[in-house]
Amino acid sequence: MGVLVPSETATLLRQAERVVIFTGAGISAESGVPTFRDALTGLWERFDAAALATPEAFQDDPALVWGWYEWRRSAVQRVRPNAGHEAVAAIEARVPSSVVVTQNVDDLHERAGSPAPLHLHGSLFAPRCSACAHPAPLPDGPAEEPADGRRVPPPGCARCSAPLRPGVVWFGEALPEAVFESAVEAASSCDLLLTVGTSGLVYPAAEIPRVAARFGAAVIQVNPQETPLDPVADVNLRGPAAQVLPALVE
Ligand code: BV8
Ligand code: ZN
Repeated sequence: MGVLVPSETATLLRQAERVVIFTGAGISAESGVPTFRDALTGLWERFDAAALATPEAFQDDPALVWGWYEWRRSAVQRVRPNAGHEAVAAIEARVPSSVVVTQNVDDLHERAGSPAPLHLHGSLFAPRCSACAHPAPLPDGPAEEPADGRRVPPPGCARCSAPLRPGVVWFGEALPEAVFESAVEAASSCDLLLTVGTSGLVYPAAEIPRVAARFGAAVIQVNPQETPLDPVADVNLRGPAAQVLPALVE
């Protein structure tokens, strides 16, 4: 038997005309992508993810930071979107005005059929120049993980020859302005926001569900754990996204 969702939640979703689906690492967990707070696996467990995801770490040791992001990118390429990502794409197909706002840097929403998720924290698949932001090709290179995790950074920018960097937003860096503004605009004009698989701890992304609630939208949270977003949500569905979301869109 599938996960029970209160019927009034499914009705809320069916009646919604403008939906925002806000996702975090938890929606990719059942695809086998470790969440940000989980202990990183293998070689990387001795590192603190939040310490590696900073401009300082890149400054100090670009080869280590490139090794970490390319390891994560190859891990994402080896897995598949799960039923949670597919349910999100099904909601978008059904509700004409729906926007996916994700904190994730993987491409699983895209591979599940979401046409244009807003990536508040960038993407593992969009390296760019650290100086002029010119988009750069994905680095090719060894499939297996180098022994110490380091990998030789790709050659410099084709336009200005400055060093290339992973296309993600690091702690202490501003979010891409236009993307964040579109997310706030969508949250302030939706009638329902689904927040899925996020601990709601990282700002300013964590503002998005709060903006929706402030503008009168109904907020449904899907997370097996309690989070600081519990009081913001009208409904808290305590379960894994790959089970709860398909039950919601049945
Ligand atoms: C900025 C890309 C300013 C890189 C990421 C004190 C107070 C408030 C803010 C701050 C503060 N001190 C510092 C700050 C600012 C800081 C911040 O918020 N820190 C936090 C930790 C307190 N924010 C920043 O630095 C941001 N920038 O503020 O800039 C500025 C302004 C102008 C000009 C210059 C500067 C930038 C933040 C972006 C950082 N980059 N990612 C990378 O991926 O390597 S954030 C990274 O962590 C992820 O992208 C993700 O967003 C976040 C982790 O959050 P979640 O996605 O929620 O994942 P998490 O693991 O935490 O939780 C998983 C959840 O899933 C859990 O709840 C779990 O229960 C649930 N779950 C598990 N399994 C399932 C499930 N749910 C459903 N189904 C399941 N099966
Ligand atoms: Zn450049």
